[in-house]
Amino acid sequence: LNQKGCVVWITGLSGSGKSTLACSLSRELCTRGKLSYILDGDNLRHGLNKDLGFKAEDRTENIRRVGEVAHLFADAGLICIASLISPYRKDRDACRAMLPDSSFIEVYMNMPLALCEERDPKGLYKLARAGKIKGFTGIDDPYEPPLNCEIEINQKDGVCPMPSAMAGEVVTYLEDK
Ligand code: GGZ
Repeated sequence: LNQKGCVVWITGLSGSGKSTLACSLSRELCTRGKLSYILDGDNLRHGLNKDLGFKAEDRTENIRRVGEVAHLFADAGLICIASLISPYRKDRDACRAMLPDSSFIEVYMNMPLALCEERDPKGLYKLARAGKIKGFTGIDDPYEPPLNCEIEINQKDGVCPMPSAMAGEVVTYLEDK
């Protein structure tokens, strides 16, 4: 395998485009002959983490487990792409601390709440606003943005970058390292 393992950790609000970036990045890496694997928070909550809810302690345990698994994938030489809201800075930092320096690349999907809410692909924001889901991130539960992430994805002139452009930015970063 002509690659060094690492973890690309994508954090941000529900509907900010984490999973879209994860898929696009994985495809982009594949065309370059790089092996990657996606750990998606929402998917893992159906299996490995199905005993966990959305209280702060549960989210912390969710992130801890995914961090451990991501570490294993990176050890095996893969580019592990983790895509979770991961709202607490200390939880993300704990995952970073599991890996050697520069093997943890934090990508912050910095999209306005209003945009995520407008997208609302699963109608969850609507339910949260109606009080039918309690403790929804961004509505009545906190999100702590990274202070020192490696990559931040922003809107440019009020326009969201295309998934391929976002993936390209991450690929360039990985190639430079
Ligand atoms: C946030 C929630 C909640 C609450 C259900 N808060 O956009 P989605 O739907 O498909 O992905 C979200 C997913 C969040 O799982 P994570 O494992 O990424 O969360 S965390 O990192 O905070 O542990 C969302 C859905 O679950 N969802 N209830 N209350 N997101």
